[in-house]
Amino acid sequence: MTDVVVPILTPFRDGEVNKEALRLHAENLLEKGVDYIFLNGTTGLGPALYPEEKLATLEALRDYADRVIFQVGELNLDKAVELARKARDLGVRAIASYPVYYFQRIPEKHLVKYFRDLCASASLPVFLYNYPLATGKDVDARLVEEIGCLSGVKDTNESLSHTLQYKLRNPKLIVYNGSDSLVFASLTFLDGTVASTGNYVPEVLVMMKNLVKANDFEGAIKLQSLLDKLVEIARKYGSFSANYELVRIFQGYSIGKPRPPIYPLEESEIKTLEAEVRSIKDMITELTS
Ligand code: ELE
Repeated sequence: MTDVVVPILTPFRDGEVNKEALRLHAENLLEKGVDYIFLNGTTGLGPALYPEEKLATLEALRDYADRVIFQVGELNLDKAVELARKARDLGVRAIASYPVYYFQRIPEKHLVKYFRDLCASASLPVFLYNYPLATGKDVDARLVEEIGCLSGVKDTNESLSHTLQYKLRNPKLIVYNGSDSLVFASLTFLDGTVASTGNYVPEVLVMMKNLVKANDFEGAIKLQSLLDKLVEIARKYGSFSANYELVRIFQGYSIGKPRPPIYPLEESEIKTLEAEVRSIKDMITELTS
């Protein structure tokens, strides 16, 4: 069994986390067959949320806690531990954390210690969130082995072989890749995908999972090329901002705007974005009806 995991967008209203909109968005994704929600990931602007706001996202999804992987990464270990304990009390499936970013010259053994301390803080599965492009740190398969206590890895990496290394070293680890361009590969060779496109086209990801399961690789690869086109368009506008509009365009409800320094799209950009994705939207409607 492979998992479709969505790094969920964090809705804001007047600059504050909109818990109601988050809950409704998550409910829609789960109803459409998404397996797990990854809270406070990059797409959810996790690094830009205060610890109390991270907790608010978890509270919004407390009824679905067993379907949540809760990202608790902080530059203050005590805060990360506090979040981990709350997550345990609410019964999440797992917590996750990116490594200590910003402090580029910290010794490797301290990177290792951070994760061991997190594992020890709350008896629940801990995932590494590895995103070297964003954090400047690559906690690779060798380091994961040294850490020793991790249950899984989400590797946001365009190199599939980098992600596969975790699995090769320790087949018991649950290993996901977080690149939208590797959804097909992740559903075929790994334990699943964590794909930001799942926020606006969850149906496509669930369909890909089912096609791979049925050995219809050709069908799944065709859908991958649709995702590639969508990501290419979104990137032109800045994916973090465009994602909010794409949820409205494809799913038909608003989750508000991002929060600066992730600035919302301008009205004129929204219009051209809509026009650019129109034919893909029609194609998806046809596929799913
Ligand atoms: C990825 C980004 C990667 C998803 C998260 C994720 O948001 O936590 O453009 O595919 O490299 O970090 O969506 O973006 P691409 O795991």
